[in-house]
Amino acid sequence: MAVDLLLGLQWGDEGKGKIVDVLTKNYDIIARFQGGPNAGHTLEFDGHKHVLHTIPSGIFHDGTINLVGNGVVIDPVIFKRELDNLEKFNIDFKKNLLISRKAHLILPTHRLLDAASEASKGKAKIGSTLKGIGPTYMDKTGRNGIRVGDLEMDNWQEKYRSLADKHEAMIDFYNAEIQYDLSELEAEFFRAVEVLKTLTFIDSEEYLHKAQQEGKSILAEGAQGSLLDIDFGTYPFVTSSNTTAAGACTGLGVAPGKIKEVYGIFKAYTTRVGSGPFPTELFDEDGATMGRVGNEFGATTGRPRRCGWLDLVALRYAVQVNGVTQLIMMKGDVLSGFEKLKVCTAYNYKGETIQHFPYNIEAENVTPVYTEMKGWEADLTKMTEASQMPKALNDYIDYLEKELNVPIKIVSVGPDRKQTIIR
Ligand code: 2SA
Ligand code: MG
Repeated sequence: MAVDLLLGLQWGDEGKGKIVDVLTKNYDIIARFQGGPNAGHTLEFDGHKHVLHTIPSGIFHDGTINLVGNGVVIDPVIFKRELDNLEKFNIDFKKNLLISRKAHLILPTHRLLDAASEASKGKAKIGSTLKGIGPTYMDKTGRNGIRVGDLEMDNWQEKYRSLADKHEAMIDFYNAEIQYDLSELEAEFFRAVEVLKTLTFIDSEEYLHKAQQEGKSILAEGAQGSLLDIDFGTYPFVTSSNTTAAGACTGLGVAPGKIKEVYGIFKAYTTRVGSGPFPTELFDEDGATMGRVGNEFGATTGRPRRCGWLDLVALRYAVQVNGVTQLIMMKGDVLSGFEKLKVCTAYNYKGETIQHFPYNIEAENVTPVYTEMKGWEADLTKMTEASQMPKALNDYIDYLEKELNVPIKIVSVGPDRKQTIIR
């Protein structure tokens, strides 16, 4: 069986968690392949709202295996908190949750290093989630990291100590004003590690290989968005992993030829949290309305998200880099009531009109070229079928399909599992 892939096409928060939860019934295994607790995947059903950070979004379905792949970075402290929340809802994670031995661990000092690095950058800070993501991936590629599999060995605490000591010296080097009590953080970390050790660690690439041979269906769940990709995103204002399709191959050990459907998910407008360029960002009432109606606050940090019009230049680029085969449009309901909608179709780039996503999209180089579309009045949130959708929304969707050359198969009209229209 092939592996399908779901990933975000913008700057994250497209609604991946909700859609993975909706699609889970079609899959035996849901696997996260990159990122870590910087992610905030929000799911709503039966009147409850759940936010997952590291655990795949299929966890609420009995009988679905949820795998944390080798490309993910795990903070045992946050992981334990996620497990505690699941326990409250009687989710049997002991059976359904597997962790790759090759996944790297976020240490308390990684979090401190993240904070020190950000503080040292002043105005140029990345606006990271301060979860230690960057420093952990640095240790991974620097070949210093501690992996989940190390926890099964006797000497892992020695390894831990020497790495944490090195980190402390690095924190001093930054000379940043950050306050911390490492012994307290470490006590919490070691307690959480003991909880993590009660879960099943596996050689996940082997597991996935066998699963494919047995005809099991697998969905790889992305985190963050394509424009935050370490290679293809708006560097340096990106996260430290490959959020694009290729990341699923390295983050799970799945061969490129095994990937079949690539679901690309996007909001009907655009948001960004953290620093970095954002050509279609709005600073007016329209942007404020999107933020308010769309409840645009970071699911991990609570930070308000920046809002703007849909950017087709960026979206086309993401579709291309990922090889998207099906599109999913989220939050069309948030745009109800806008008389006119704008869509950015090209950039004015250093005096030239361009259609591709250039090396540098800083405001001094790029101004968006917009086309205007008619908005719709109707409240979409109660709609369950495509036939109920207003004409202006259908026109908007048809236009995007034509521009992107990929069908929009799902339209989400609210945060709940049920507010999902299949086309
Ligand atoms: P990091 O923490 O090193 O990965 O931050 C680097 C940049 O990546 C952005 N980033 C995100 N952007 C959107 N959503 C994310 N998850 C949370 C959410 C974010 C939150 O679901 O709302 O709660 O603030 C996410 N994770 C990382 C980050 O803002 C930096 O720009
Ligand atoms: Mg999110």
